[in-house]
Amino acid sequence: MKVMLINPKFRLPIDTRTTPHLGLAYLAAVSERRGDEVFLFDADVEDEHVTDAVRRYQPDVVGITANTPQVKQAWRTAQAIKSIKDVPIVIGGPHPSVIPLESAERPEIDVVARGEGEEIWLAVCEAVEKGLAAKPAFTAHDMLDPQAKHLSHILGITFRTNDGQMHNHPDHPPVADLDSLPWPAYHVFKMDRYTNLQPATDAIEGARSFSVLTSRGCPYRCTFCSQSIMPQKWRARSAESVLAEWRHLVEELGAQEIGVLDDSANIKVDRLMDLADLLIENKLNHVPWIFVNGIRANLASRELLGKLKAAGLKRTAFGVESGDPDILLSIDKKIDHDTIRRAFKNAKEVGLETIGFFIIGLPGETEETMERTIQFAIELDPMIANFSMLTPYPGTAVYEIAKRQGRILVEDWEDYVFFEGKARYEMGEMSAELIERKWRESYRRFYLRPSRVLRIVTRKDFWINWRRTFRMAFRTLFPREEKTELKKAVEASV
Ligand code: B12
Ligand code: SF4
Repeated sequence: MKVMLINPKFRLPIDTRTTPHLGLAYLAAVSERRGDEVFLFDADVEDEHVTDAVRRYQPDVVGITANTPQVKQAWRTAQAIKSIKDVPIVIGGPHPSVIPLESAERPEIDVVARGEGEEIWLAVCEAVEKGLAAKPAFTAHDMLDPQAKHLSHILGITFRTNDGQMHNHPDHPPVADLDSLPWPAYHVFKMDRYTNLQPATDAIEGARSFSVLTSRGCPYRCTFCSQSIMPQKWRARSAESVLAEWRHLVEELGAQEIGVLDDSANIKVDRLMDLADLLIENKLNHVPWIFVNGIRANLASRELLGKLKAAGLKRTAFGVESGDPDILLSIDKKIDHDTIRRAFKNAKEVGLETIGFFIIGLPGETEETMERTIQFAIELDPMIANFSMLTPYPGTAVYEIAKRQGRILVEDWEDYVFFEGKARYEMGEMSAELIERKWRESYRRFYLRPSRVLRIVTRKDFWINWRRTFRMAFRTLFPREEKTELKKAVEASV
């Protein structure tokens, strides 16, 4: 069967990285293992129009991914495809998982897949294949025939049959054994069109950068994090399974850097120690790797970080979020400032570069608490400080708080991005003006310190990358017009 997987176009207003979509890479891999032919269309890097691609490829089933700011473009893409062919279209990803009915009600969307997608995707593909076997011109309309019950046995989906009846099936259980999944299918991506993992910091010419997921889920429930849509249970791959994939990336795909994308990779410290030992023993520690999304600071001992450094870890992020003790307590991060201080100290002592994630505008903040966050960032002094304005994503606890006790200022899902210099909600005394002012101040005060400027300009990568770095800095501080132009360009692309 011919399957087409689509990442809808969504360029952030800043010059961020573009990397192959790991979720789609997993879906492509399970499809190929089933024997399907896969066409991956990543609108961020394609030259072709999606409709031309569909006319040429004639897929039997289409899967589209969507996070919140992407979802409208996903619908536009589905509409454009439906104007050519009534092929079954499945949408999945963080946004439709949280608000499935919104997408299921749209005529251009046939099935919404909620949560982890591999097993659900396979089940829908099998249903389509059965339909095609019985009727070669099988369409989405045939699939949604209420009498035929093509989808009635599939868990984790929401869809509307032709009689108008909405079906919201119970959740699909998460993948029980992550080692049983095939490795992400990178060969379906146009790998030479992507950036390296952190282009603002590292200059790697023609980078071959890959992402690895060594665990899924997170046992924590921070109030601002969309992780709450994933199964609470944290599950990990064995160190041996990760090693085998790592060897494949380095020896067969020529990886020059690897990004570990786990939400919380260090929940089981022994497993990471084992992985580090295996990477060292198997001489795979010469390729630098990064914990892109942060590891838990309360589980980042000097011993663990030292071992990981020896295994090739170059840089690690920590989610710090706030410099104010009460705000930190209120977001259920389950961590305190001394633990965070220790984690940064440990990382620096073993020679790791550090990234700190900070949030400006959490519920209950005042000018003083935001000030503490800026000061704490300066005290920790990570190599990269990333300040986000709190964006209340649907499904999160802060979304409910902002809706009940505050005023959400964004109506368009496309504006649910957090590097745009625009506050997304106001609450009590916390005005949009205050959030925006302190956010701009955070970047200025962190990066424009003389010691920091000196450190940046003495890095070799800065000079290789200086044009891009200046462009990013400019767009971070003066983003508005760019966004309008971008929005028009994105809409025009389907
Ligand atoms: C890496 C990452 C990025 C990278 C790369 C994104 C990419 N190309 O994949 C970068 C840095 C560019 C990025 C940017 C943003 N990100 Co981001 N990102 C992540 C992160 C940490 C990992 C993504 C990943 O690979 N997951 C692992 C794979 C296996 O999971 P998956 O992609 O979700 O796919 C699975 C299921 O969702 C499902 N599925 C997905 N698509 C489909 C489609 C079909 C047809 C089916 C059946 C199933 C299905 O099946 C997949 C396999 O199980 C996630 C957190 C997380 N844990 O997922 C946040 C996350 C996805 N990002 C998030 C956000 C908010 C953003 C930004 C909007 C932030 C911003 N700057 O404003 C931007 C948007 C950029 C864009 N272009 O869309 C939120 C999304 C929340 C939401 N409601 O949408 C998340 C969940 C973080 C969080 N915890 O809050 N991100
Ligand atoms: S912010 Fe990190 S620790 Fe908190 S729920 Fe999200 S992934 Fe887990």
